Amino acid sequence: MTDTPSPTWLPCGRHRLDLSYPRVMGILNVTPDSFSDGGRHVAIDDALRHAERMLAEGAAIIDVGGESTRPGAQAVTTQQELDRVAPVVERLVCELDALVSVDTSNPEVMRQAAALGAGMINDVRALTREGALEAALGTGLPVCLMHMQGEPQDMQQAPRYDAPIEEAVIGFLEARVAACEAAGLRSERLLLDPGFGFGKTVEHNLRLLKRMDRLSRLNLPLLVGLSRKSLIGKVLGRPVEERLPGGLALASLAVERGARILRVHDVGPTMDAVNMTWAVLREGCEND
Ligand code: 9MG
Repeated sequence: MTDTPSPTWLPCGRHRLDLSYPRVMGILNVTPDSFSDGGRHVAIDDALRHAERMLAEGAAIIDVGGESTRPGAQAVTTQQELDRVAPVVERLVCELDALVSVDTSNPEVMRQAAALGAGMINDVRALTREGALEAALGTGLPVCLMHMQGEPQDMQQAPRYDAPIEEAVIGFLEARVAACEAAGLRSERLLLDPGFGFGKTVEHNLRLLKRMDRLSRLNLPLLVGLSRKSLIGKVLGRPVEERLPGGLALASLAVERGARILRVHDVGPTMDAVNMTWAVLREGCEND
């Protein structure tokens, strides 16, 4: 008899990730405004120290991104993205032995990050860019497919859906899983993300979170990103630096509705919220 569920392993390159309980993914943005402007090496050192802190606080994955996907953000070139992401991925893997996820939609960035030892691909465009599906397939890594309506430049202008938001998201994700499988990318390698804040109003986001358990019919692990999002700012009237309590409430609700990876800025407090929520959910399940 055991009081924990048996491990469910997701192979992630040199690592494997147990998804039988909720895990935390720490966000490491390496866009020019994210770290010290004391020069390139100083900025990379700062990013490494930040990642080290998130790992010490309990992050299972570090998500490295060199393209801002905030509403209104401008596109980056492949070279800009590679210059930002590659040195950080390389050092995270070599110096910290971290499980690194690369937040990109760019096929060349996927390939190079995988060659440097990244263990997961996080694509907010769900492998819809030309060549992305083939590139992801070639890496052998697991991929998170996220729902987004529109592009970061315009996605928040007037989001609207013809179906209830949760059905629209499920339909899109189902179609992307089918496209991946048709190309040879097996569903065992896929994770799904409803894409909170990506082409969605506050009402869409609230409704989607309330009904997120319906995504369990897709039978794949769910990843969610709610940390510091404008949804919290709009509901509570809080600036970005005061959104942690609201974010922890949402993280807890997401875990209760089936999320297995939480993508967050504040790893330590999220670990406590997630572990506390999980302890309640597991109560009485010792024979599972
Ligand atoms: C890169 N990025 C920003 N927000 C995100 C979210 O909610 N999910 C995923 N998978 N990636 C995100």
